[in-house]
Amino acid sequence: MEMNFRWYGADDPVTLDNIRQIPGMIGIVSAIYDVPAGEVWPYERIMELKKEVESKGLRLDVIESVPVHEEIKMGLPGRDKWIANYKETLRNLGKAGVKVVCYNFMPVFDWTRSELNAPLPDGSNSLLYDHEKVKNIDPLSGDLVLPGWDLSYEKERLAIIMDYYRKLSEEQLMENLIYFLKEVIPVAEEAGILMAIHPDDPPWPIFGLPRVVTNNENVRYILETVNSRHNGITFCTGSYGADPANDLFEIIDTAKGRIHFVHARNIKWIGEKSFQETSHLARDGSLDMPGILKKLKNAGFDGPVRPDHGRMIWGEEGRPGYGLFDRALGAAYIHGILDAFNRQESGK
Ligand code: DNO
Repeated sequence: MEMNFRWYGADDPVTLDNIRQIPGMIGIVSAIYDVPAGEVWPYERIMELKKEVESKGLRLDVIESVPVHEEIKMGLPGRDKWIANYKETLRNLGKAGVKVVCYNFMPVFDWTRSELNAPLPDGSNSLLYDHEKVKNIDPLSGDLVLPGWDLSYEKERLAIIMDYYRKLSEEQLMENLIYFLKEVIPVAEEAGILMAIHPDDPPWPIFGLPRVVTNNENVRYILETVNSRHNGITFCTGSYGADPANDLFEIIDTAKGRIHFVHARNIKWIGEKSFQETSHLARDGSLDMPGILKKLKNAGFDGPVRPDHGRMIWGEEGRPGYGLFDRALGAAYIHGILDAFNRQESGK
C-alpha cells in the first residue's frame, strides 16, 4: 500500500514540508479548491498543483474530491451540462497523470458531526456524532456549519434543494448515481482514471435527505450495474464502520479488485447511531484496524491509503480532523502494521 496524506493547499496550516517528514509518506491527496462545484478544472491549475507537490519529493496520484454538482445528484434536466464538465475535468486530470479520483454522492451535506472538539479521556479532543443531537439540528439555521459542507447556496435556494431531496427516494437517488456513472466511467477508462466513490458519512440518511452509499448491498449494486474496474470505491473504514451492522470484511470481499483508495481511521461506538473518533489504534476504538488492513492486503489491495481524521493533541489547533500530529501518528501505526505483515510473509 502507498501512504498518502491529505493536504488542503496553500491555506492548510499543515505544510508540504511538515508532511514530507512523516516517515514513509509518498504522496499527497488534494484538490483544486477554488473552482466552484461543477466547473471544469483547468489543466494548467492541475499541473501547478502537481508541480508544487512534486517539488517536495511527493506524488499527486489521488484527487479528493472532484465534487458532483447538486443537479446531477438531484437528476435535474440541467445535469448533462455538469456531467460534460465533469468528463472534461477527468480528461484534464488523466492528462496530468492523476490515477484515482475520490468523490461522493451525498445530497448537499458531506461528512456530518454534532461536535467538532469533543473531549476524550486523555485530554485531547475529536469529532463526535450524536444522532439525537443531529436530529435537532436545522442546517438552515446556520448554527452548525461543518468544514466539508458546500454552503455556497443562498439560504432560500438551499431550502428548495433540501425540500427536493426530501421527496426523492433512495431508489431515485441511486438511479441518478447510475446515470452519472454510465456517462463518466467510459471517459474515466479512456483517461486512465480509477473512480472511487466515498461512502456516506455517517452511512444513513440525515436531515431527512436520502443517502445511498451506505452498505454492502448498495456497494454491490453500484459495482455490478456499471461493471468496469474504473468504477470503484474508496474504502473508508470509519464511514462504513460507523454502522455496527456493516460487516467491513464483507464489503471488502464484495469490492475486491475495485477498491482504489483506502481511508484508514478508527471510531468508537458510543450509543445507537452515535460514535466518537479516536486514535487510529485498534485498542482505542471499535474497529479492528490490523484485521481490516490484513483483509485488504489479502484481497490484493496495494493502492493509496491515507490516515484519516485525527484527534487534536498537544495543543494543536487547525482544521477539525485534519491536524498534523495525530494523523502522522496514524500513518506510523498503519506502517507498523503493514511492515509486520510483510515481514511475516517473507519469513524473516
Ligand atoms: C472527510 C472526508 C470526506 C471526503 C468526501 C469525498 O473527512 O473523508 O469529506 O473527502 O466525502 O468526496
